[in-house]
Amino acid sequence: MPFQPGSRDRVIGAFLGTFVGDALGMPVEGWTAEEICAHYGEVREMLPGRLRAGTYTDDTEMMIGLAESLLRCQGIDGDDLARTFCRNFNTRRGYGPGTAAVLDLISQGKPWEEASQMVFPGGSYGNGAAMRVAPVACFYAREPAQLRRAAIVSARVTHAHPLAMEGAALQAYAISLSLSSTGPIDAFKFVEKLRDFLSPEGEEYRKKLGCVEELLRSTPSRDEVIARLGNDSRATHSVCTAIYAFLRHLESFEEALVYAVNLGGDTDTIGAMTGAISGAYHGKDGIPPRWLDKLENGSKGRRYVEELAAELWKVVYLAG
Ligand code: RVK
Ligand code: MG
Ligand code: MG
Repeated sequence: MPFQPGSRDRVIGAFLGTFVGDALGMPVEGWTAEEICAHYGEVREMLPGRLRAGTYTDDTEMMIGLAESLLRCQGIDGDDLARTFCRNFNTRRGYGPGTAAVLDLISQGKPWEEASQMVFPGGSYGNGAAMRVAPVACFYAREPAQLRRAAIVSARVTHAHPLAMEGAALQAYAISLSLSSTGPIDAFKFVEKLRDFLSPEGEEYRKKLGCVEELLRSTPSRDEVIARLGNDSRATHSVCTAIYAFLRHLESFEEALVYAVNLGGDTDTIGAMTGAISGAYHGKDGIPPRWLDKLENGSKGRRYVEELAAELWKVVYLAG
């Protein structure tokens, strides 16, 4: 693998990785691992579900919005991001109930600062902010101090709970480490860096990263991984699951994604987050072409996502 940090291929890999993971997990979102196993044996191909095979859901739609807004504003801007999320909002894609409610409120004129506090007490701690964060990670990969701040602003527009914001920052940092690696990643050093990145409020994530290390030292059953890391739509119960899927299968984008999706639960989102980290490491060239060929490619489809990634790469890496 050519380890060129921040290469165009790897930025595109982070974007398309999100898309591929989202689409691969889409047909079995909400299923248990046992249900997936009984019905499919294993999910390894793009299958039809609620939507056609290769269709993305809210995860990728919001990632697209984030990339559009970053490019338009040349940085993170909460007001523009809120408007962009509302403009792109397509309920057919399937949004988390909290996020759908926040976007409705914003569309009715509520400032996002208030709307994002109104849906749950203290705001949402769902994984909706982490699942879409790849563009922030790529945009700020060369400015780690800015990365945390930008990830948190990008989260706060819909997810005001500190655990959602910390989860988004952690996921962004994992993607940026992966994107910036200049050689093969050492899983334990990777976890160490993630731990150092956490804020004092990130205690739940610190515990989960300890579990990731323990699980990496053994050959745990799927049930043990789910029991210790989680596979649901809370950020605390999915971000570290994606990090683990990536690190368990460092050698292959395909194996990391197949592992992530077959854990069941929030499959599209754990797939999307694993895909972002692994795609930033392996690049577009590491993504199976048979999966890329299946992705929807109409308006704002595969070609558009690739263009957004290439444009963002140009801004960040060619600007000097
Ligand atoms: C449909 C209590 C809370 C909470 C709080 C729980 C899409 C709720 C994507 C909520 C992802 C869920 C997913 C998700 C992304 C959050 N108190 N419960 N303070 N905060 N929850 O609704 O964008 O699939 O059960 O904000 O984060 O594919 O329904 O949405 O799987 O977490 O939705 O949080 O979800 P939301 P989101
Ligand atoms: Mg989704
Ligand atoms: Mg999901």
